[in-house]
Amino acid sequence: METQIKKISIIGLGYIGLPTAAMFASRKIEVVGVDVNQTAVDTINRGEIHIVEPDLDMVVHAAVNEGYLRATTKPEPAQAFLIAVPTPFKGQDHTPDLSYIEAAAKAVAPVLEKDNLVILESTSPIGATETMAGWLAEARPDLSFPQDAGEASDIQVAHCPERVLPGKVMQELIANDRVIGGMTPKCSKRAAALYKTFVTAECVIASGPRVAEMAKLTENSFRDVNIAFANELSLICDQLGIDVWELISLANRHPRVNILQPGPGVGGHCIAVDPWFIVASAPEQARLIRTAREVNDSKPKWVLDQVQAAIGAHLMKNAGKTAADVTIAIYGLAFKPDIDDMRESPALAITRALASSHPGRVLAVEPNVTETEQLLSDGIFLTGYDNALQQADIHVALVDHAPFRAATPPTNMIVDTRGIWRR
Ligand code: SAJ
Repeated sequence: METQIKKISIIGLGYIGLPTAAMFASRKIEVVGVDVNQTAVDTINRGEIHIVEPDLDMVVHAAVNEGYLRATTKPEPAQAFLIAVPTPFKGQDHTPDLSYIEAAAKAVAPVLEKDNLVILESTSPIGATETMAGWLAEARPDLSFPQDAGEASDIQVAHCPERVLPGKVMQELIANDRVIGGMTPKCSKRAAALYKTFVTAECVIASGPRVAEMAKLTENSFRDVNIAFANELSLICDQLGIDVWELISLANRHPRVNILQPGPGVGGHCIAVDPWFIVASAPEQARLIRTAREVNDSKPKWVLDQVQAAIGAHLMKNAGKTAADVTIAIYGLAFKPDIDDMRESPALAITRALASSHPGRVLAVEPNVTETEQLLSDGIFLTGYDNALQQADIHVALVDHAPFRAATPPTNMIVDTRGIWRR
């Protein structure tokens, strides 16, 4: 009979760790969140949050107030440890950077006790769970681990990748199926039972952690390849004078066709990163996955070229003016619609590139962002939609935020990467 888990420690209180911590705490399980960021820890302990995610604030507030959730910078003993730290890539060759997982494993190892369950939630390259188990075993030779002791191990280890969509995390945590890749059947069984605390969908047990790692990477690569297809179509359609959004909506009328939407590039910290982990594991075979990354990564440059062409066309029509007289308005800086997250945002990268190269004014409309200092120092002036509409000579739509779709479209020169003004 396995001990019921009554205390969980979540390592990494970011976009995945904090909502997960709050979810367990809302089910009246004691949760200790651990993060190296003292400001984040202090904020959470006040019942507040340091990230933007709908509905997260009230769940954290209630969990802290009722005493089920607290944060600290140093791991302490618990029955289960969930590691939800970043897994970026390094340098030009995009090799996975496991240093955050290594640091988390080494921080947790000293407080591990017999019968503990350690779950890696971070999206990880193939083999990372076994590598993490190796780091734990190295630090704790007094305990046995699944790689050596199998089902009889003192510590259970599993990979249970997060697969929630930023902006819908609180719903998707509960409603999405969960892939459980334990290092042994016992590891999987314990991990599945733990997630069943709040997951109403299925906890699907994989044959091991490697296939679970690959499943998560495959989900994001599937989306990246589909977006690359849409982005490539947008270049082809531009060449042929065809409206790409009309084209996609027509093709999607076929019962077995479902093309995603083109845009200014792929942003965020998942889809633009994870496919590279597959490429790193099988560089010779992952040709399509690599090409999709390259297509999506090249889209911002194409958008910049379109803006340059629009400036040229504007100057042709307005004799005597120079580029310094041309005001450009950007609509949207976030990495996708209706969120405030600008991390790895192609829209922000394009805007910064314009602000540093264009001699005229660069205005930006971003209804979800209030932090203006950094933008200002980059030469980007935040303004309202109507003001941008009036002031600018060239209008560049980069993010299809809901308010933009509802607003009056500009009448002068347009570069619309999202098809929001096409009606
Ligand atoms: N994008 C397009 N066209 C589209 C859809 C998206 O250009 O038709 C762009 C977005 O604008 C954005 C980027 O792709 O720049 C990524 O946005 P997203 O909404 O596709 O995905 P993320 O990064 O917010 O979340 C993804 C999700 N994965 C899948 O849908 C397969 C989420 O479920 C994962 O949990 C998350 O990655 C993650 O953490 O890995």
